[in-house]
Amino acid sequence: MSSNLPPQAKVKYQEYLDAGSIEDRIKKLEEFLSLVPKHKATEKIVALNKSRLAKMKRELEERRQKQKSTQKIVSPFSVKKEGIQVILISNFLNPGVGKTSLLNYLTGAAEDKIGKFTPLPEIGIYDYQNIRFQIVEMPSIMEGASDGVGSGKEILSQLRSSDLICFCIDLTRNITDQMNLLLKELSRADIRINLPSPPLTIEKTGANKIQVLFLTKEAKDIKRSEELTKGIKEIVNENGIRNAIVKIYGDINLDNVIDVLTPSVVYKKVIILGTKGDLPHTQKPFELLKKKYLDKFPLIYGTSMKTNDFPKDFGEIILRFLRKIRIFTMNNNVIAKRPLIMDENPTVGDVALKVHRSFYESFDHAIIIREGERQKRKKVGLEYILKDMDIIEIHIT
Ligand SMILES: Nc1nc2c(ncn2[C@@H]2O[C@H](COP(=O)(O)OP(=O)(O)O)[C@@H](O)[C@H]2O)c(=O)[nH]1
Ligand SMILES: [Mg+2]
Repeated sequence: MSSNLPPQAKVKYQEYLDAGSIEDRIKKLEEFLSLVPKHKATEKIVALNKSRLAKMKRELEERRQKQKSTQKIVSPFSVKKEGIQVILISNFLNPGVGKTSLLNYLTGAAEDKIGKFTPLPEIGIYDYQNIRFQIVEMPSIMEGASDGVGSGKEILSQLRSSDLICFCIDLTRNITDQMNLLLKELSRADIRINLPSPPLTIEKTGANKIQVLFLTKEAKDIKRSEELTKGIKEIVNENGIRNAIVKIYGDINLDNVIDVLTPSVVYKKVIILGTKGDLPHTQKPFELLKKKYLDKFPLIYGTSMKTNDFPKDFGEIILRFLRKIRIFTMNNNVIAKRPLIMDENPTVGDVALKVHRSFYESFDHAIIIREGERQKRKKVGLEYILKDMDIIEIHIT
């Protein structure tokens, strides 16, 4: 161990070495890493131990997957997805921050549960212009949730599989404390917030070496790329992978490589909803919330359930934030009421597949109706790219 480290870090490292179970080893190593000051002299130690951490997490995840496939117990905290799943989450505070009130406002569900403790998920459907959003209020989390405190693991696990997370922040209380706790517990559960997945892939190959390729102009522009290549090889190697090809498509760093090697890492979009905006002295905290977090959270809203203050076009806001679009299918000149929700820029082929395999396999052509175009009706093939609100009629052979 290097002499650059503070004594508490060294103690923690010894605890890591002495720890028995893999869960304990992960915990101690995470704690160790949080105690290491981050600068040039510690860069190597940090990278090495982060990749150790990634490896242990991978082992743990594999073990869990195996257990899951043999046990098949459904947790009472897990919520089957229906439509676009939006989760309301907050710190554990008494009285609550206003999640059930928001759920009730959007969906009409759980009115009798406002002001009461929410021990299990509460669910409602928010129908916005015939799009179904499943709004889920999860029980609030407390310090140590990522270690399992207060069923934290089950709660965080549901967050990991959702489409969108809303941090509900009570504007009458200390906002920094609330944000810090949520950020800490989500980060420890390997949930990355409002970040794209890193532009790199790691594929195992037959050749007995690790190859690193910088494939785009942006990737080639990365400074100190020789050093980076060396670091990547060390990390990949440390993860027990001896033969691989690492393809880099954009600006990346070593932490990104570790994230890609950690199967538990997920990338989630998060919106902040400030609550109880009608109460006195909530304007300043709301301004502070925006000032402090706007760079990481592009969408921060102040709301009040007493004065019905809430974004009217919330459904639209969510679609745009998640980069989803609406496609309406048409059959015998009748346009479907509910749109299909697709990722941005889908091809006609993607839509055909989503409707039914047979539409894709027997595809002949499609008619697209697009408002505001000079040629409103167009005959197109499988590769044609669709836009939000397009109407499509698929013809099969
Ligand atoms: N003044 C005011 N009170 C609210 C608002 N939203 C919720 N509350 C109150 O805050 C308390 C907790 O609300 P609840 O929705 O149960 O919070 P939860 O525990 O996060 O689900 C209740 O007494 C609500 O009436 C709001 O916008 N303004
Ligand atoms: Mg509640």
